Amino acid sequence: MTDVTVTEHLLLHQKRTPQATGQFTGLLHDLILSGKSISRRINKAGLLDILGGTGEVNVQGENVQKLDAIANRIMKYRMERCGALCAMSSEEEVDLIRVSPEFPRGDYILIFDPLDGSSNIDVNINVGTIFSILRRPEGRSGDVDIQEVLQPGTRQVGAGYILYGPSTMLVLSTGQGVHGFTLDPGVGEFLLSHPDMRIPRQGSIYSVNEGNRENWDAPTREAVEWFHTCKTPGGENYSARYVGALVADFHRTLLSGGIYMYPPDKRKPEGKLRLMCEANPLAFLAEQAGGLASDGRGRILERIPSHLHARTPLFIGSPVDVEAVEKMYAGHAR
Ligand code: AFP
Repeated sequence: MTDVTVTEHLLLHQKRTPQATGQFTGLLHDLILSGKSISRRINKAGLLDILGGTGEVNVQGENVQKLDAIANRIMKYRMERCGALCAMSSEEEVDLIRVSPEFPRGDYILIFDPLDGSSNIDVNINVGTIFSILRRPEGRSGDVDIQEVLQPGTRQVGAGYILYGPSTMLVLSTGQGVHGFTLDPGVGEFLLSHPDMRIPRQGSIYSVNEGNRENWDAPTREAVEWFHTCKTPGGENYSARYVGALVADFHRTLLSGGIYMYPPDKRKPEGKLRLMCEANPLAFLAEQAGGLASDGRGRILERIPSHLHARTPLFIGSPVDVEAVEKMYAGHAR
């Protein structure tokens, strides 16, 4: 762990041009502040009456947990006031959230999942906030049109997540590598703990919900069979790991290598994960760290979202492992 704070790191590494307005740095500052507030609530989850569901069902058809609703509120409140955004989209809300004219508006669009893995909260397992940052297309002003938001992941200018685990970590990329920061609760600052994170070329872990096996398509069955039988570079068998919180499964994959898969299946032909608020930001991080992210047939970052809550299959992690899955798909016609 170094003494470099995330703000110091950003100021040192942000490209400084005469046109720079400081909006982007301000946006990240407020995002980090939101993450700290959510982290504080989560740490107290077992002590306050904030566990369990609200009784509502969200746009994704999933039960809303109280902490989902709290995290969503914190993000919306803080980010609407940050002065850098013109619009936001939350996994928890059907419609685009346009920044109200009573607040200063900026050029950026924030897409977020306020609390990924929230079905794990009641059992005190890692959850996280995932975010993707897009820039409004040049020359646009006034109210944001939905088409301005439906950009492919290649257009992201930043992405990351805040993982609420044994310690709270921010993992961030602004297109110049991936850097990890750990929250020092004593000083209330994220300190640089994982500079320039790189995914190993091949891992030794595959991660998939094998309970869905009977509904998988043929390439996924073949791929998982391959992971059951192939060897790691050290001659060992692959191990299985599955938390069931994408952000936690991805974090392990980023650090240790291997592959995380959420394939299409008979009940969910487009997979379960959301392209804009889950797959795209993690794909951006994976590629920035030397890994790959695919829907089986192509790069996640090149998919054009058809709507805010579009879903996608996801195979993400070490290049050798993701390429192995793509080979299985290449052997099957669409
Ligand atoms: P929630 O945020 O609603 O808990 O969704 C979690 C998630 O989208 C993703 O984080 C997990 O990897 C995935 O669902 C787990 O889904 P299964 O239970 O279908 O394996």
